[in-house]
Amino acid sequence: MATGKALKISSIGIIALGANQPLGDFAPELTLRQAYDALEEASLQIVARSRFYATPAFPDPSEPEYVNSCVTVETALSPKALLEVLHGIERRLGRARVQRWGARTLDLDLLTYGITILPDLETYQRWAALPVSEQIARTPDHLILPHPRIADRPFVLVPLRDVAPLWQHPVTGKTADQMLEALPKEDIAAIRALD
Ligand code: PH2
Ligand code: MG
Ligand code: MG
Repeated sequence: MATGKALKISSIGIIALGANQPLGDFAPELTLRQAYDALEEASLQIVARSRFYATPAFPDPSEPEYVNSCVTVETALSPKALLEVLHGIERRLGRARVQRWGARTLDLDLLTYGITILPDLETYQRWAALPVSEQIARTPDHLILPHPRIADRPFVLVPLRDVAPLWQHPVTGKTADQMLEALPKEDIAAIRALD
């Protein structure tokens, strides 16, 4: 018989939040606040949340701008169970999956889960290296972790830097700041903090 406390296996997940469509009368910022409430009600411990940022829509900046944020959570859920929780919150907060990269009331993306790489390093590297034309045309049919687009997206990296400045990408070893250094300065300057 073991004595003492049982070891609780939990991991740190990092989730990106985004919205650029009102939900009824609610502006995107309010939807993100509701998403934070919903995350707290799920089996997740919020460790840190970023500020809210207004960001130009990618790939078409003539679309309504997004509000983006990022949160670190501690959870005993598996990556797939965590993803199910995120999809459930997206559905409850009005998300209809119509068009890939299209406007949405709420998008919750699992960026990373500990140092887990899914489904395997080779598949991850293939998706991470995909040219933009193919990124638009193809949707992966399995969960890929880390999220293959982290390094490309200032709207992910700027909020990520708030919550995890020392975090290093499990494959490349780079911090959010180091990834931001490789992106066009004007794309980063176009991001404004809202709070
Ligand atoms: N999400 C997308 C597509 N484009 N643009 C911005 N600025 N922010 C997003 O969160 C975003 C996007 C697909 O999920
Ligand atoms: Mg997304
Ligand atoms: Mg998504």
